[in-house]
Amino acid sequence: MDRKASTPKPATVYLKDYQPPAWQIEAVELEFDLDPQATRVRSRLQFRRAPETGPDTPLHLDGEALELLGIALDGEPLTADRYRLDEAGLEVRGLPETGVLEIETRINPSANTELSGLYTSSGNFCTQCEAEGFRRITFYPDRPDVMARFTTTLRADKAATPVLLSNGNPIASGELEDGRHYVTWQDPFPKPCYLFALVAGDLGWIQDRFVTRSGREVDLYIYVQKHNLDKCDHAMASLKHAMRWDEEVYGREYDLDRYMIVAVDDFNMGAMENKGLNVFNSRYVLARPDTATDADYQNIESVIGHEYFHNWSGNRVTCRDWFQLSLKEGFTVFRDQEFSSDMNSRGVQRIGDVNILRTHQFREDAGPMAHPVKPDHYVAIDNFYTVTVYNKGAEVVRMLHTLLGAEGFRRGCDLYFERHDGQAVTTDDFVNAMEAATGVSLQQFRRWYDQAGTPELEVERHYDPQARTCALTLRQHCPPTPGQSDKQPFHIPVAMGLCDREGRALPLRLYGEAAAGGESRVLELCREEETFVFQDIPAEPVPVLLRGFSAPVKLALDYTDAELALLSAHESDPFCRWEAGQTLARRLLLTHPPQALDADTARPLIEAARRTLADTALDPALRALALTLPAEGYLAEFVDPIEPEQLHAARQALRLTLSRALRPDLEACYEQLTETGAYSPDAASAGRRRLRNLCLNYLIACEDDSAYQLALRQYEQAGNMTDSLAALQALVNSDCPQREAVLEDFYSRWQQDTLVVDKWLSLQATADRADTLERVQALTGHPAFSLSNPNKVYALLRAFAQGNPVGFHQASGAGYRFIGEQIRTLDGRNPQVASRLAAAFTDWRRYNPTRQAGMRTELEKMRDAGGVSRDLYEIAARSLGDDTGTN
Ligand code: 0A1
Ligand code: ZN
Repeated sequence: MDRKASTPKPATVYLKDYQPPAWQIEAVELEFDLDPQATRVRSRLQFRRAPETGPDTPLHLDGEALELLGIALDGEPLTADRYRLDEAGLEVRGLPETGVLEIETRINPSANTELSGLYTSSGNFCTQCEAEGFRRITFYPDRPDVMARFTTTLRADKAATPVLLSNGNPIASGELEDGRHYVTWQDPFPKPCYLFALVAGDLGWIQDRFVTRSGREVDLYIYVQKHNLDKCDHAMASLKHAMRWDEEVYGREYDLDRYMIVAVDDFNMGAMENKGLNVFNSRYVLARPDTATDADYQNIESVIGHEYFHNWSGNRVTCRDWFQLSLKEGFTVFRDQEFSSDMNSRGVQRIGDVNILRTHQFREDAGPMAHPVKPDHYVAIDNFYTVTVYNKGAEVVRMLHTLLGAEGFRRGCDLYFERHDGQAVTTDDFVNAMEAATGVSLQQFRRWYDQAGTPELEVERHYDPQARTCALTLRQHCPPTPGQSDKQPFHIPVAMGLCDREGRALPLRLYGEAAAGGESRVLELCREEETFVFQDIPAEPVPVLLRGFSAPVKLALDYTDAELALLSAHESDPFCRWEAGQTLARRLLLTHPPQALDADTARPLIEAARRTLADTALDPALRALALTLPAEGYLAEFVDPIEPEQLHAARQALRLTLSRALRPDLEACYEQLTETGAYSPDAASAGRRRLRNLCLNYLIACEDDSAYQLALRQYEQAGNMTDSLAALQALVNSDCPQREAVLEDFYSRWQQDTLVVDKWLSLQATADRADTLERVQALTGHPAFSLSNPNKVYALLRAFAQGNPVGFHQASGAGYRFIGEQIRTLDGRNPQVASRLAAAFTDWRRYNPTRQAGMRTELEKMRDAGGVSRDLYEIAARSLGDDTGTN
């Protein structure tokens, strides 16, 4: 099918076309008369022509879905010949060098289903302006390198809308006629319009105070719907921890008199760092022990930290253009990961972060959507809020930290903030600051920003008993990615060590060095191949590479099973120790058919697991991680084509084998970890629950009554959502006769709590059952589901498409057709959410021909649909291999 003639191919934006803004906006005064269906927005833009701009250059103001009511220059209405209006915005001609443009528009927040711009959520007004939502509020140069001082007046009915919030500090408020009232807010810091926010409604709040280390008092507020007021304490505690941490680790203080967080139920992403007024998806704010799991508590701390850290890495210093997105996102993810490490367990955090990177980012980097950390073209920027920009971007910053050392890195950050405070800059400016502060050349390192793809790092070892040397030859290669066939070598930091056959670390002296420099060091691989020779090595050692996963690469080293077993028992670095065990399990899973994964074959793994279960000296969370089999999504990276049922069957078979062989050990561990005290989300308690619930998960694999009874008892007696949900999940994935009754019980208990209902939907969407697709289809008609609420779409449809490979990829193609149809319907309402869901199809070439055909058909239907959004078009077209890199 051809694209409808009426639908022009969406245009591509290129980094190489970047031009500095011709006009600057020095100050903006906004006035909102809030009404759900017809909000009037008056804006007064104080503009100034940039020095390099010619006098005839028009001023371009972006605008989308706006009704223009009036436009005036310096108090005089503009005649129609002075401006031109089209679907992209407004062009104003013949402007003086400086002046004031007044524009009045009308918008309809309640009809805004895209959740970009000003919209309503549960009857309250809120905004989302990143990346290009401000143009859906008023005509404006909607680009991050235009920075202005904002003053915002909000007017609304006082009874219906008592709370009126915007960025900065309140400077005036009062009563108006007809029961209306107003508040004026002023933000003293110039900012790009993507950081603008307003919130208005009937909200409750909790309040606290933070005193910065220089003695400034900051009022902290969290605003929520009133029935959620008892779920805000953890978010507030997390905020205070984040504020302190940024002072201690980066020397960065908060800069306004108040910091406000608002939780809304309808939000496309996780949260947004608007200056002084963060807007959050309620799932990253609300927690009470009976409604939120340990993972929720952990995520809240991390996202609260992330948005807070943006105040410096993103707001005070922002991005010049959207190709630089990783400047703020990669850096801020690195900062939030380190914050979480310091608040909880560093090893557990690192393993979790590497897992996300390898299961999602490596996959993205190997497929048709692969792009560099700094992309060089896009159709819809919203499609580039990716694991590559965020998580690989964080790895790039982490490598800088590794290469420069903590102190050098901190000096680089200080210089970056000092040089660029109040500016909109590039990733190159960031690296320049690192170089200038340390004197280290990062010329080659910059390739990490420009080259897509995951480098493969192959290691060859040679031990010479006569010379007592161990030579490690490191070779790098990066496969081609779309538009980049030839890659230049990367600058790769390889943290490593050597250990003896008892697992003891050996001192490391490189050839030519006078003395050993410790038992762990960072090798820098810059060329395609390099050999490092270690001396004074008494016997053939076991090399340990990529400690802490020091670079986002795929490592190939010919370990024997015995060496992996040694490392999994003795290695000091938690990541490498865990990795060794995972590699052992992966080898088993990928080299045996499911029926061969019996106790004999799995003996070494069983014995290692038995030791881990009993090793009470080891952090329970690390024990749980060690005992968790590699995820199917990760295993998929190692096979071609991907056969989802085979991977699933293998993993299930091995789980059952471990369960049978270790039953008494699992039961003992489960019992030993039983706790009765009050719930606390701290890392140690959460780690114990994690291990105990993992034991339950193994035990129920046996599908017998005693395991069912254990899960039922846990479900009934659980004093917190972590244990309750783990029991429910175990039951839902089993054949326990009470499974349906328990599911129903859970819903009837929690139907009023939208976030808990999301968990209920996800459990069913990911259930390991033959009829899951029918169940998911039926649930789309359940009162608990709504296509208008992103969380519901993610909880049900994305959980099925991305969290249930067997169900989604079922051979009949029914999973593809169902999700494809949902995506096309959704695209008419919320293109961002539709295109996120479409990511489930991007990898279609990795599957067998039948599946390829089914997925491809759906992608073609998406791409060729009349009126398809730019967002969905780009994902579908790129997935199909169309070149979106040329207009
Ligand atoms: N800057 C936010 C992420 C974000 C991006 C886009 C959004 O709407 C399209 C919303 C939030 C962050 O990194 O947290
Ligand atoms: Zn961010």
